[in-house]
Order: sequence, then structure tokens, then C-alpha cells
Amino acid sequence: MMEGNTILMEQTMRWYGPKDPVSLRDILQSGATGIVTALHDIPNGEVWPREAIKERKKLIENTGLRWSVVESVPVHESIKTRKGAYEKHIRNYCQTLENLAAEGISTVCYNFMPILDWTRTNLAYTLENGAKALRFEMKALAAFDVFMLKRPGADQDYPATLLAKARSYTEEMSEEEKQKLINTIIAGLPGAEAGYTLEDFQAALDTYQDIDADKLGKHLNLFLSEIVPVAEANGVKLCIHPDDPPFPIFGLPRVVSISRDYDRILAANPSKHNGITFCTGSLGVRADNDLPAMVKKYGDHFHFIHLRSTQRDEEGNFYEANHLEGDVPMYEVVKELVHLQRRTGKQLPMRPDHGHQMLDDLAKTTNPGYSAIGRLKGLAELRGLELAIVRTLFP
Ligand code: DNO
Repeated sequence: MMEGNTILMEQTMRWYGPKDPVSLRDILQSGATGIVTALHDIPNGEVWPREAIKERKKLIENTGLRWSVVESVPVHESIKTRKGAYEKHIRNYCQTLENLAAEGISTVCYNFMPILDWTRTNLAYTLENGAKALRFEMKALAAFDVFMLKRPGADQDYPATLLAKARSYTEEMSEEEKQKLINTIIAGLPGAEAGYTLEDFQAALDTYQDIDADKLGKHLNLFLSEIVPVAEANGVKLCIHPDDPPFPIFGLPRVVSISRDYDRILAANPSKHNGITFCTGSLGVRADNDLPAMVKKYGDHFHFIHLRSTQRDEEGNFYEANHLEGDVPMYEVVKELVHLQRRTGKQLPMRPDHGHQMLDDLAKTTNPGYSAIGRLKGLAELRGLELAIVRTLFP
């Protein structure tokens, strides 16, 4: 869409497929024109068949929408650890990229977080106005890690004051509350593709015992050297999603959290097809990530934008704030994105990432973070912000 002679971002929404309680028609009414989805039913590591891609695409197009971005083609654990059948899984990944491209879908988001995709400790944190938000609390993380999972050496990873809080927190919890916390952390949030029991989770953690951030970073670069040529040959824009949260948890290494990580990723495999999903909600949890500066520096590699804000405190806890509030300087970020699109002439797909559970959605069961009304509010605010910036800067 254009405003005068300025390109506006493509407005998209995530959709979890035919079983998502938020339907394609609901999304159409939000004003979004693009869909972000994945074939979630295909087990991680297997090839996505062309037929299945074509069918899903038709479903989306029949509603008058476009399948703009794949989020995500998950990266099999064996590829991250380079253990077991990783070569086969890389071949499968390449085949999936080829199949998507053959069906005309060319933007592919993925992440390289060990074992868990995004992590929260509370999926229904009640805000003052009664709406519910996703929250990450250090005390709960430590309680899970040290007293429920009982990960060897876990207590070394937390300051003594936090450990003491985690201990009394655990003592006050009912069995049911403990189970709920365990499920929240390891049962798999929407899009995570995998869920674990405590035993499976510890076994998965053990596979990373000899893998530090340096090694994981090398594995990512090797993987990219294997898939970027395929992306180039097929016109696929790969875009890596940052770590969420953007710091190590459970002793696992993190390699996509700060500027230095992007420098390394882009330098090892220089190509426009080796791109970035710029997620303000994930990156914004760290005060040392200067988001508008990151748009300036890495914008040429952006292929997909997630707009969301978080509110953090000194202990490292955060919750998902209203899209235009919290720690993310959303006005400055969107302004830089407006400049980026004018400079490159490229339209970027954007989605309001997550939203509060509010109004009628409080009584519904939807995917955490992905209820209709909160995201609708986020999208409405973001499109207003973008339009106002464009009209002011380029009347
Ligand atoms: C959470 C999402 C993540 C993200 C993946 C990308 O809502 O931002 O699930 O999609 O990490 O691969």
C-alpha cells in the first residue's frame, strides 16, 4: 500500500492454521492483507510437500488474503548441535525451501534457539485494567530450574537473593501451581513445535553440554553456508528471529541477541538472502539494544518485522506492554522503518506481535499472545502511527 509516494509496510497477522480459533475471516476484518503461517502439523525435520503448501496457500487466498511469510520452518535440534542425522535434516530443510519457492512463497522466518522457542513463565499476568499479558519472571524461572527441574549446577546461575526468593516462592506453591509453571515453560508455546516432559527436557539440555555460544554460533554459520546458496538460487529471503528472551537461560548458549551477533552472522555469509526478522519485543528486553540504531545499521537485511513492546525491571523480569508503551521506542523505530522503506523501495511485511487478552477474548481459549482483539488493537495503533509519521515527514 502507498501513502502519497511512500510505501507503507505490509500489514500481516499470524495464523496457526485451520485449527486456530482466530479465523482467516477474523484476520481479514482486522484490515491485515497478509498471513504469516507454517505447516505446524508436519513434524520438525521433515520435508514440507509441495501439495500441502499449495493447499494451505489456496485456503488463504480463497479468503482474499496472501500467504506473505512462513513463520517458521523450524530448525531441527540435530542441526543446532550437529549431532545425529543433521545432514539429512539440512537436506530436508533445503528441499522445503525449494518447495515453498516453487509455490511462490519466498519469505522464510526461522530461529536458532536451543531446545525451546520463546519462553515465558506466566501466560495470564493480569494488568491493572483487567487485561492479561504474557510475562517472564526471573524468580519463577529460577524456581523451575533449581527446585523443579533440579538441573545440576543450576543454583550457580542465579544471584543468592534471587535464589532465596525462588525457594520461598516454590515452598508456597501448590502442586497444581508447580505443574502449571512447568507446563508454561516446557510444554511448548504456540509455534514452538515441540513440548517436553521434565526428563526429556533435561536429556535435551545434556546434548548441549559441550556446546558453548562460540560453537553454536559456528553451527549457525555452517547451517547458513548450506542453506543460503539454496535460498539465493530460489529467490528465498531467509530471516532469522532473535532469541526470546535475549539472554542465556538454563545454561544454554544464545547467538542471536545483540548487535555483535548480527555482525557475525552477516559477515560469515554475506548475502541479501541471509536476512533478519526484526523483532522489537525480543530485542527490546535488553537495554543495551538500541533499536532505532539497529534499523539503521541492519535494515538492508530486514525481510520481516515483528512490532511489540515489553516493560522490564531491574531484576530482569518483563511483561508485554501495550504496543506503543513500555521500553521499546516505537515511534522512533517506526520512523526508521519508514525511512528504510523509502530508501530501499522495498515493502516489508509487518505483524503486530502478540497482544493482550482482553474484552470478549478473556472468555475464550486462544493461543497465548495470539487472541484476536489485543492484536487488532496493536495493529490499529501501529498503522495509525505509521500513517501519521509518513504524512508528517512526506506530506
Ligand atoms: C512468538 C514468536 C516465536 C517466533 C519464532 C521464530 O510469538 O515470535 O515463536 O515465531 O521464534 O522462529
